[in-house]
Amino acid sequence: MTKIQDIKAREILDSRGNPTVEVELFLDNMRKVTASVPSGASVGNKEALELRDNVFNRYHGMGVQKAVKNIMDIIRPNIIGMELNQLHMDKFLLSLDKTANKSNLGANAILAVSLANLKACAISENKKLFQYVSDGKYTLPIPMMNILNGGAHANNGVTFQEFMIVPVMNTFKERLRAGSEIFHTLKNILKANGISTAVGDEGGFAPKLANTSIALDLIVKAINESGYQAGENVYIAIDAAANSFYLKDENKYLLDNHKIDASDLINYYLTLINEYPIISIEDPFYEEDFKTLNEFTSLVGNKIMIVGDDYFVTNKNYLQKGIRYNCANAILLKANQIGTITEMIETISVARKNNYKMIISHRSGETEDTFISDLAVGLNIPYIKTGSLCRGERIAKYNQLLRIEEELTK
Ligand code: 2PG
Ligand code: MG
Repeated sequence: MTKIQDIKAREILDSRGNPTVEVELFLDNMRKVTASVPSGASVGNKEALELRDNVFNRYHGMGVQKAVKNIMDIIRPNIIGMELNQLHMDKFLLSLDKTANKSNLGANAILAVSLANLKACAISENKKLFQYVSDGKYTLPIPMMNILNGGAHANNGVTFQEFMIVPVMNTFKERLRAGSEIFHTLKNILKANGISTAVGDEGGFAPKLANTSIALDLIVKAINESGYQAGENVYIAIDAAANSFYLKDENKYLLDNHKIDASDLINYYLTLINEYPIISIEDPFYEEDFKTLNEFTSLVGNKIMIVGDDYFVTNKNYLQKGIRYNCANAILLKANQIGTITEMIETISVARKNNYKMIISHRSGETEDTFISDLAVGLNIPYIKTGSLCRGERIAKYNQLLRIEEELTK
């Protein structure tokens, strides 16, 4: 049985240039693994707590020295000598933290250790991560590629946070090629129209556009001009991230500079679904508005995916509530929303039992860690959302999927 020999935690930077946590786990078989945690910008209210130092003259308060210290001073002395076992490690981390939202040690501290432990389990059995988490079946996920950014990920006046293309060719390699070609065609279209080609946090273009339809028209044009067929082999997915344009005091939504109520927003979505090849809408309404979420799911749940991100936060209890209220038919999976790998896997099994579709996801602040690619394949998650076709931290995940596909088909 392999044992943990030591652990070292440190503060590194994420793709936005903000601090995040990285750990190295040293094993008694002379091997070592590294894991780092991502960080969100449009954060659901019920997510596990990401511990920040809030010392304002250092990294604008965003430092994670407390989380690093929690790993080194509290977790480390307790895990040196521990035999590798994921369930045991995660249970132990939860018992050490003792809070429902990981506010004691910080979900960033906990996930870094949990994920490193998972990688250590894999390497100790001489397996790749995707092989270690698999029951023998593998799925190369369909990518949802965010090529146009708005909302909290850009400051361009576009209301919805993410406009994604979803290429559904047979192999991952072909899906990636389509994504890249469409991304570059879109760049040329924007340039030709004198529109900015600057990109947002996830690498998608972030042009100033007057309304949502213009964004969708540009994307359809880019798909078709690249030689693909919108609605046949490439579809569109949206992350509305409605929390960010919900006006709580007035119970209204501020969409494309118009204040509208929930029923208008339902009708607007229905129009978009009719006019564009949209197969998925994430967080279409405010995270607590279960009544409207239920109404919307009853209306279009048999046609498209309605994805809960901010209202499920990868937590099996909120997912179970959502299932009872029929307020979605798909869930977004982000490890740092919940804090341990075991809890994420429990949420996956609840989703699977209830025939929910699943999308494993990056965060808008990412690192070069590619664990979501391996988990997608090994845990048979049908979709992956990991950003645009530029920016190293996004491309790292796609490249890892290429490598895995190659290995599985040789
Ligand atoms: C989302 C994510 C990832 P963030 O809302 O789905 O795209 O964004 O990490 O900012 O929560
Ligand atoms: Mg989201």
